[in-house]
Amino acid sequence: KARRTLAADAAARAARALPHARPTTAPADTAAAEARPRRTIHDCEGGTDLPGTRVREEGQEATGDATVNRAYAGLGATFELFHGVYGRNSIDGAGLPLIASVHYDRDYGNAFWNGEQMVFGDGDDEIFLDFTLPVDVIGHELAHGFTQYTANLEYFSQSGALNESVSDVFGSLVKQYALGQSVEQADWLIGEGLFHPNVQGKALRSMKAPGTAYDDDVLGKDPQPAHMDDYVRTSRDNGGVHINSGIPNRAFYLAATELGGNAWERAGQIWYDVMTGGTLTPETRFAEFAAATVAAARARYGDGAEIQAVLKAWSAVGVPT
Ligand code: ASN
Ligand code: ZN
Repeated sequence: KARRTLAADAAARAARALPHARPTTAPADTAAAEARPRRTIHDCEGGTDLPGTRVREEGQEATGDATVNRAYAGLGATFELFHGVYGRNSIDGAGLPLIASVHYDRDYGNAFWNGEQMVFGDGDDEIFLDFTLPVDVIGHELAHGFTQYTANLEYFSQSGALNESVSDVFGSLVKQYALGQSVEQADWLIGEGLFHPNVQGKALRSMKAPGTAYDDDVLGKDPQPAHMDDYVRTSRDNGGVHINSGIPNRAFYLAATELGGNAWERAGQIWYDVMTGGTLTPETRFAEFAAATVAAARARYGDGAEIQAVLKAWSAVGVPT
């Protein structure tokens, strides 16, 4: 019952903070308020067969494996953001069970959403540590599922960079909401704590200052641009999806910090409304996404600080609205 109280409190907080907003969460006595995560964690034990052996299900107590327990908690934190703040029952809005597999392969330095579930590697212990360590990385991977069920942005070029950026935005919001951090308190990093101590870097990416997350002999320098003037045209990385995401990432950071308070409230609500509003297509590019955030800000908040913050943010990164 503690979870219901948490979600209800969050909804009440959000409602107080958003006096002009339509309610985004159902009253406490409806089915939506009864929504609970349905989590299952599997262990690949160093193999690559998915999902692997089931090791922890919803409601079961912690296991002796910290990786399993972090994955379980991270799935819960992601569910709590989408449900407690936006009234969404799981990433598909229909109570989708959340499945993760840990200890995938040996020395596997990545994590991914495969269209049906999350997969986490242990890292190689030279560059990367365990990919379940940063909760924003767990949120990032699950947000790929959210995007799949909503705008379904094609994973290539500008639409792909938006897909990546949306995962960074909601991944960061999962962390900020779980820790109760305001825009000033948030680190605006993705994957802080993931690098081995030998690596010269703070994190995988910085939403606040794209291009400054790491500068390492082995990894090289963070390639992310922070402005359209520095947009990277490349055939690598699906047309630079993890590179050019720096531009919309910084736009979100700027809009959220201009508004102040908690990023999941107004800025996050606007980005959520864009993703679920039905106006994007899989081929949506930066300028169309930016225009959609302006329209969403107006639709929810009218002509006020929100629309001004969004316009200013996109202008600062060189994306026309
Ligand atoms: N961790 C990466 C991501 O979620 C995996 C990938 O390249 N798809 O973006
Ligand atoms: Zn991603």
